[in-house]
Amino acid sequence: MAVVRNIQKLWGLGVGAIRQHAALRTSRVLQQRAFRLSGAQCQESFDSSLEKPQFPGASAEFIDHLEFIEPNVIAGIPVYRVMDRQGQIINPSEDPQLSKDTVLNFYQKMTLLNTMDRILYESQRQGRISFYMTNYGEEGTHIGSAAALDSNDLVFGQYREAGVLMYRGFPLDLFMAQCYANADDVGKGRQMPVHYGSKDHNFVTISSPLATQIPQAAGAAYAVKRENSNRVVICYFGEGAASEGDAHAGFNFSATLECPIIFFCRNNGYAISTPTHEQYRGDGIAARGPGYGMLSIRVDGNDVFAVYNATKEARRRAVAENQPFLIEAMTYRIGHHSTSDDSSAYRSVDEVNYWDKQDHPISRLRHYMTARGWWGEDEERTWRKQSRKLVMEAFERAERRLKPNPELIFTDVYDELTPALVRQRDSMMRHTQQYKEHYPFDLYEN
Ligand SMILES: Cc1ncc(C[n+]2csc(CCOP(=O)(O)OP(=O)(O)O)c2C)c(N)n1
Repeated sequence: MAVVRNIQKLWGLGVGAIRQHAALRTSRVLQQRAFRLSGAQCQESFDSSLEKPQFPGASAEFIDHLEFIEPNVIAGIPVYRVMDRQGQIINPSEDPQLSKDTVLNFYQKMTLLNTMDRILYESQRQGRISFYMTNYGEEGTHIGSAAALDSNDLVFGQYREAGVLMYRGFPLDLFMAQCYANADDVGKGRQMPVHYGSKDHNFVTISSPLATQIPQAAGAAYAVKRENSNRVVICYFGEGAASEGDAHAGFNFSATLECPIIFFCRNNGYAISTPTHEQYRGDGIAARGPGYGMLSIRVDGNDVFAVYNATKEARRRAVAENQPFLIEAMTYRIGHHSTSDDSSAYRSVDEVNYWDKQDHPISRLRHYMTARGWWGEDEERTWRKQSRKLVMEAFERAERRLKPNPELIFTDVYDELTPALVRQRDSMMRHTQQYKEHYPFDLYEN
C-alpha cells in the first residue's frame, strides 16, 4: 500500500482519479471500435446523394462534378428605371405619383445645386476659393434619395452629395461660408471646401480619407437600432471608394450586426482618372451585396423617381427588419473630378457630351414636368434668374465676411485645451503681435 500511495503522490492523483482515467481510456477504445464498425456498415448501404453538408460555415448542397461559379458580368444586374429619357413613365404601377409641388421642389433643388456649382466652380478658377468639386450629372441621385428619407435619418457622405444637404434646407449662406472658410462656417474654417457638415440637418461632417465613413455609418446604424428610434442611416460613397478595405468592413458589420442602413453607391464611371474597368472586374458594386447577405438593387441614377422609389422601399424595410440595403445608382460624372483635375486628359469630349446633352437627370425631369403642363419656358426663365440671384447674393455675403479668429486653430483638437496647446497658442500670439505687419489680420476676426 505504501508503494501505491507513493506512486499516487508522485502522479498527484487519487485512486478515484486513476480509476476514472482508466475507465475513460476503455470507453474511448470502445467508441473507436464502434465508429469503425458503423463506418464499415455504412459503407455497405450508404447513398451519397442523400448526404447533406454539415459544415457550420455555409448552408448548401454537395455536387459531384467540378464546377467554378462564373461571375455574371455579361448579363449584369438590371438597372431599375421609372422614366425613359423623354420623361415618360414606363410602367404606370411604378409611378410614385408625387404631387406637383413635390416634383417642382425636386426640380428647383436639382437646378439650384447646379447653379451653385457653376458659381463656386468659377469662383475657384478665379482664385477666390482654394478648391471645389461639382455635382454635375449626379443631381438626381442626391435629390431622389434625400426626398425618400425622414429628416431625422442620419447621413454620412463622401463629398459629392451636396444636394442631400441642400434638400434638407442647409442654407446657401452656409455652403458658401464653408467654401470661403469664413467666420460663419459651422466647421470654423478648418477643412477644405466642400467638406460640409451640419448637426442641425443630421449630416455628419465630411472628411477626405475615402470610405472611412462606411464602417462609421454601420456603427451609427447599430446605435440607432439600440435606441429603437425608427431611424435609418444612409451612407453615400463612390464606386472608387468601394475598393477600400473600409467598405468591406462596413458591409460585413452591417449584415452580421443587422443594422438599419442604406449603402448608397454613386457609380459615376470614374474615380478621378480611373475608369470602372480598372476599378473592378465583377458586375459593379450591386453584385457584391448578396455576397454579404445584403438586399441589393441597381437603379438608373439619372431617373430621380427610380432613385426615390428604391430609397423609399429600402428605408421602409431597413427600419422594419433591421437589415442593411445596398443601392447602386448608375450615373455619370459630367464635371472634372475636382478643380485640381482636367478630365480631358483621360476621356473624350464626345463621351461627356453624350451624358450632358442626351441623358441628364435635370432635363429628364424637365421633360416629365413639361408633359404634364407643370413647367414651360417662362417658368424656366424666371426660375433661372431667381436662383442665380439667390446664389450670387449668398456668394457676395460670404466673400465680404471676415475669416474666423486665428486662435480657433488650437481649440477642438481635444475637448479642452491641453497645457501644451495653451503654450503653443500663446507663443503664436506673441509672434504674430511682434510681426503683425507680415500677417493679413485685417481679414480675420479677433
Ligand atoms: C484613402 C484615400 N485614398 C485616396 C484618396 C484620393 N482620392 C480622392 S477622391 C478619389 C477618387 C474617388 O472616386 P469615387 O469613390 O468613385 O468617387 P467620385 O469622385 O467619382 O465621386 C481618390 C482616389 C483619398 N482621398 N483617400
